[in-house]
Amino acid sequence: MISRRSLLTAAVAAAATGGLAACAKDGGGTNTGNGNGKITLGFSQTGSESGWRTANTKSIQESATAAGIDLKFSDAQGKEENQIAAVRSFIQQKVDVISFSPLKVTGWDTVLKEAKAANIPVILTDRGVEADASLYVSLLGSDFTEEGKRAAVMFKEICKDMAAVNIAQLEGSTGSAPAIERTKGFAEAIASETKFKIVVTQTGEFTRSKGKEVMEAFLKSHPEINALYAQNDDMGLGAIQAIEAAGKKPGTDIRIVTVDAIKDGMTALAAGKINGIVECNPLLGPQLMEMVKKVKAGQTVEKRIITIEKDFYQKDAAAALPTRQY
Ligand code: GYE
Repeated sequence: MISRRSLLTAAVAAAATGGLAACAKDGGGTNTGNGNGKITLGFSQTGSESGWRTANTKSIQESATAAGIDLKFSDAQGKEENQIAAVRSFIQQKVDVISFSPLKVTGWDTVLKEAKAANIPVILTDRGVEADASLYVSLLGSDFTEEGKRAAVMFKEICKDMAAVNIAQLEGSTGSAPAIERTKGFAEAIASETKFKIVVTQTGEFTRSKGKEVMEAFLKSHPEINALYAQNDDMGLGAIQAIEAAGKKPGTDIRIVTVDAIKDGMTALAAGKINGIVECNPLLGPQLMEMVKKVKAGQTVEKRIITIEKDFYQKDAAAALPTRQY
């Protein structure tokens, strides 16, 4: 139980990319920051689209306080332009370290170059970007391609009794790393069994309301759907409402796998409405603060740190629920 909650340092990526880890000159501390001697961290959050995000925000805020780090927290409210503006404002304020969870993979080159020119190290948390890797110090978060593959493995397990599995897919926010990679990993991994077919796929924007709305439409246009892959719990929980409203039984008539394993998702799993959940850990705060301190002190950090997670089937849910932290 303890080990699955812990985080693993993946040294592989750093070694493979030829030592791209932060070095002293990146975190040398030329910035004066707040004048109170504390390290200043500028953090730009995506918004508050999901239970995962709420837990992630809380983890970052609480661990900054615990670590004595002065946190400048900015909520981008789902808009990439807000996020870019926040990063730019952190540069102007001369914070010591910048961190953010990018809404989309694209659009980051210019502002990352500005941060580099200002000698402010950037740590990506949760999600990656498509930009020159020398523009950021590290990426701390889950392996989303692997999560997509794990979802496929769960489907193979929970659909053993079915001859044809007609899957509806609710994708995360368009252009975000988890949506792109969870889609890719899943498609690759189900391809080995021809009985699995994705009959319809669309974004549900990682929210409960959109998940419900899109599932309503899916059920009307594709009555043959008998499985749902929702790329987060919230969309899955919204979809369950739509499934029940359509007179079908979630977990039975429609087999469901989701990602995250927030408490509400685990409760639905325990109730038999979800069949499997791929855990994605949002509690990145403590490790982020540790990295911020190291980077500020000019120490080396790994280029890629991958969160360790587990999978939950219905039989695991009741035992796991009481100690669920988010
Ligand atoms: O799965 C979803 C959230 O980036 C891992 O974003 C995160 C995803 C998470 O809104 O619920």
